[in-house]
Amino acid sequence: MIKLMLTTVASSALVLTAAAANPPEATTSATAPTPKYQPVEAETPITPVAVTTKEDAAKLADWQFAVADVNADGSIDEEEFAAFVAASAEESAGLPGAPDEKSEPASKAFETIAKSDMKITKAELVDARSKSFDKADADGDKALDALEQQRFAALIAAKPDKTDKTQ
Ligand SMILES: [Ca+2]
Ligand SMILES: [Ca+2]
Repeated sequence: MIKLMLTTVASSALVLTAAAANPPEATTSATAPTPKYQPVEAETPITPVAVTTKEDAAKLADWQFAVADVNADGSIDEEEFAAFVAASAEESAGLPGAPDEKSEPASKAFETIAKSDMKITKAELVDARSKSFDKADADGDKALDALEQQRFAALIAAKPDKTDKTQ
């Protein structure tokens, strides 16, 4: 093990020396396929402010559930929800749909969605987003216009609990 480490250090030094002495040569095998590095990242399928239909709202709930259920046990507990709210607040800071002072604290939003068992199932989250959609859809045409989209985002935004400090 130690020997291997020493070898690694030695060869790094050699590489550095070699690089300094000889500028990198032009690759002769230009046709050789170079492996492309593709970072695997969970793509955000939809953001709260982009929701215009109930299908969008369900898609959003699906995605939020997958992200929030960190231990993948099929429900979001209070701790997971608080972490999700904190991460979302951080990510959306300064963007449309970011939680503000008027947003519901995470603990309250959690209780509302989780109901008595204090666990949020995917169905409960989809249902909650669907209800917020209905509330936001002021003219009831089953679609959200720009203003209603803002309203939807504001309705579902929750702020981290610890931010409100009372002295
Ligand atoms: Ca969980
Ligand atoms: Ca509408």
